[in-house]
Amino acid sequence: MKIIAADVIVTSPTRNFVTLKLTTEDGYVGWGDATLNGRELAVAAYLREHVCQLLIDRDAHRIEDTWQFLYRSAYWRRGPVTMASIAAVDMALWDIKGKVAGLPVYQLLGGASRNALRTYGHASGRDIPELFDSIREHLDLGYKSIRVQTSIPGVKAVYGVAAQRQATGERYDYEPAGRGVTPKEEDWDTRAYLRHVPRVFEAVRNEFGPEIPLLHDGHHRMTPLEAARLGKDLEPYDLYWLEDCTPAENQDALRTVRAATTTPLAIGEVFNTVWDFQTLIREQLIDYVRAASTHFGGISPLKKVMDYAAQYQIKSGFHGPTDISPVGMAAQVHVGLAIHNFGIQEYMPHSGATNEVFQQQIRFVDGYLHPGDAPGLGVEIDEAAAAAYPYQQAYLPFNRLADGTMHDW
Ligand code: KDG
Ligand code: MG
Repeated sequence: MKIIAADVIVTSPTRNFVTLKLTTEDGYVGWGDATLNGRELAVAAYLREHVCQLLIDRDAHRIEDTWQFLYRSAYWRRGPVTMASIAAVDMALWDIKGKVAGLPVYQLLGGASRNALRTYGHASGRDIPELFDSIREHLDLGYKSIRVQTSIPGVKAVYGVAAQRQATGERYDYEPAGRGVTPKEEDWDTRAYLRHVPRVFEAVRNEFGPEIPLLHDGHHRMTPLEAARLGKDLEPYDLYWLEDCTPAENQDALRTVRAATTTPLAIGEVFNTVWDFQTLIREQLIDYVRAASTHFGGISPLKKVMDYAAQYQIKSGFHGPTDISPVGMAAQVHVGLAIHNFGIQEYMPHSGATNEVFQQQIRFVDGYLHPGDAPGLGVEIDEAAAAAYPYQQAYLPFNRLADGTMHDW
């Protein structure tokens, strides 16, 4: 079954998305997500200039061989641009295979291992009362597990606090990338953060009790010792996970953190291959794999890394912010439904404009997600609607310390 067309669609309904469309000779269409927040056009160019023409006349059924061809024939391996491009091809081919078979992708991956996926939502506040309101709102929406982020006294803006509205009026945590031609500068103070966060979790436990699974994202900003201290300080509050406590390129750092604390660790949203997880899984330095189908080369490698992690009782916690498009989200929800070692899925609904462009089957009911039973991934793009939202330059913010030094954001 030959591929006869490969097209890249860049659209910006609220935020930018890059989508690959593959068409086969018998009229099947498959969709893949290649969105890389703040660097979207690099991936669009990689696909348009170097990949699309290689796909013409290939057999759409050969998913694994096409993945290996794109990975190995480039010679230059890994990296978010390459791997988001390969991810889009992989997802689109799984979408086509499902449509040809008349089955949702999770059935092709072994069938459902559970009824639906437990999710967590993002609660946040500039202060404790605002945070409590946000937690209540999320519980009312059905979420059973809650990520907790707050402003830090003395720090003007921090990742993950929704009430710090952007210039566009969008919720900040739903889309941290700000539209405009330059990235926005924010500030950071680790000592203030380490003092404040345990007090926040103490207040949340006092108000909401011991049952709710609570999560927190450190967003790569601590040294190993600082992360070890935070993990220890948070132990009384029984976190479901502490995420990205250190920049995970330095994997030895996780040994220091692991030795100091029993707070579970989740890492890997910026990873893009199974090799990035090799040491962390083999040495059992993490508890949750935070990869996203979109930045990790697609469905095929995500399934492989989870099968490897299963030997060590390490579970999934796939990255699911709104910069993963509905296609990328569907792809990992199909994987999460099929694998035995699913943990939890990050979830925040996409905007109305995004849902107008991406017509999705995904169902969020009482805190649980299901990809639906349409053949393939269950997402179709309305190309006319997409064309009405042209690309707009946007950048993620960055951090500087009080003395002007660049710091991880
Ligand atoms: O584009 C950057 C976001 O994907 C990231 O900041 C979101 O850390 C994030 C999370 O855990 O959702
Ligand atoms: Mg994160």
